[in-house]
Amino acid sequence: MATTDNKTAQWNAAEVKEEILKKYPPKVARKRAQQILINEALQNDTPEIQANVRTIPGIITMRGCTYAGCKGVIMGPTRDIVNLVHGPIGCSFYAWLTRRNQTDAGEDGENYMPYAFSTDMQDSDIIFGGEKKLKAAIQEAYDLFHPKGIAIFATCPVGLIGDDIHAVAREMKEKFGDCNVFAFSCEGYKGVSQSAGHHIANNQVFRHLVGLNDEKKPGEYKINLLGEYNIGGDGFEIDRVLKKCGITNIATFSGNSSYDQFASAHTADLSCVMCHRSINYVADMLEIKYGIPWIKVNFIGAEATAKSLRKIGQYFGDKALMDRIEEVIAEEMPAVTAAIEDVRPRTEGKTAMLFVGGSRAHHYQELFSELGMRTVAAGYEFAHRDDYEGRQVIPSLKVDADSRNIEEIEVEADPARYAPRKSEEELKALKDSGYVFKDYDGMIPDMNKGSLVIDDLNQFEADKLVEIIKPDIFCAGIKEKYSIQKLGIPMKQLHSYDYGGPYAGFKGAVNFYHEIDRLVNSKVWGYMKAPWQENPELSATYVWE
Ligand code: CFM
Repeated sequence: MATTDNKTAQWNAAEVKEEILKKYPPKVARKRAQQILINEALQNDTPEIQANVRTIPGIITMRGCTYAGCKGVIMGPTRDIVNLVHGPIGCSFYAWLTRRNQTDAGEDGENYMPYAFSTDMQDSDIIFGGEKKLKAAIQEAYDLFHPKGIAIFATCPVGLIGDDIHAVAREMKEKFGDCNVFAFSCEGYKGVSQSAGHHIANNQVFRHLVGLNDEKKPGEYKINLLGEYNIGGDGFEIDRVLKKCGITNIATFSGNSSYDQFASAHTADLSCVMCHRSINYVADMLEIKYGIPWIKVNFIGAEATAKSLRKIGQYFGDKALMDRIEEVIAEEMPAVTAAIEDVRPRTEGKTAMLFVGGSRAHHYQELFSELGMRTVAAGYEFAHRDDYEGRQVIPSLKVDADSRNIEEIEVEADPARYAPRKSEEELKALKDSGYVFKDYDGMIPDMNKGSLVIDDLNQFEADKLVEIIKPDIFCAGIKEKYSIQKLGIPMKQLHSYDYGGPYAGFKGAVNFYHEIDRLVNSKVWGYMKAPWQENPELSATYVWE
């Protein structure tokens, strides 16, 4: 039986699950039961969870849409590509700078981030078609900015009326000659969540950008960082650490990225995958087409950062690099240890719940465990079973109508550019020494026995979990923030970081420790009841009572 050690709340995972399901009609309860899992070690097999399925209509899900995953998540952080939304103005306005992906405009200063580009579709465009308006908008963006690339995003009405955005893109690209125009069929309804949007975006980036610049970049140890979006400056901190170690980051997909980074990604010698959910297929495609091996890394958590750096060092196998990495870790760690020693006596034994997109609910458990805190319940909004259970389940994943809707690109070795980065013997030696390529074990094996793993959590379930388990902190997004705080529990946004960050790397870890300390030890949560609720000066009853 899982019980909290520091609170009056006593709970049992099976009872919590039962309590949640009780409220649902039988059919809904049956479906949700497969998405709420009690983490039990079943003869060392990871228990199975249902994921990446449609949310039941009527349930207030935490999820976003496919357009959000494409335009917001993957393409959002690209600074020198004009991101033009073909749709009604709201789709642009409400996606305008709301994700805290930070940008450094670089030496060229080309930065279209602050702009909201939209075709502002009206009734007449829906009735007579919007292609003419789209062409005019592309022309206008070109004339004003002469960007290297213009990306077009389809919103729901575009798919419904059938505008051929790809034909428009081709036509305009040809017309300009010096501007790469490409489009994304990322209508909000396309998939079950933003995860479909990631896939649509990454496919087009791979098809239209990667491989365009063969120029050799300087640097000895060249990597790509896949699935890092520079939220709250995370990418800046990771880049600082990499640079200090002498590792060259050719392309980040896509935090603080530029057109040229994508175009040059095929020149790197190793792909390091941070967020497995949003990009693992790109790592595979880079390997098949160009011969770049990939590994899973995690720069959330100081220990995880050190481990990831060592893994990169081991791959290149160069003593000078490995020594330098050890020096950097030795230089960075004292500040981390000092912060932990200061904070941990106040955080030890406290409990956390994490419900975030498709990777942070796992990665952030590292930071909490560095503080001696236990994650009692966690889940993803839109991850797939491999992100929960590990990549070994991929061959057994069911292909349903929704996943069939999302294109899988077939790639093969590039006749001119494919080059194995390591010889067969080198790879074998690495593997024999326990080095693991292209694998991810998922979140579940890292979680305590008896903890709860819940996919696609909704508002009712979030409230219930907090009410029964009373965690010391709840981590999710802006939609959850205030309803949780009203229940008297501190809430930390792990999407936007509540205007804080970075939390990645060594300096980020220290930031996080201090913030969590402040949140879980703030006295304010004890004052949730107004004085007159605690000690009423006047009491009255209704006549019918
Ligand atoms: Fe990957 Fe992300 Fe995430 Fe994600 Fe996201 Fe995000 Fe996220 Mo919000 S790419 S899956 S679609 S780590 S925007 S930077 S925080 S839900 S856990």
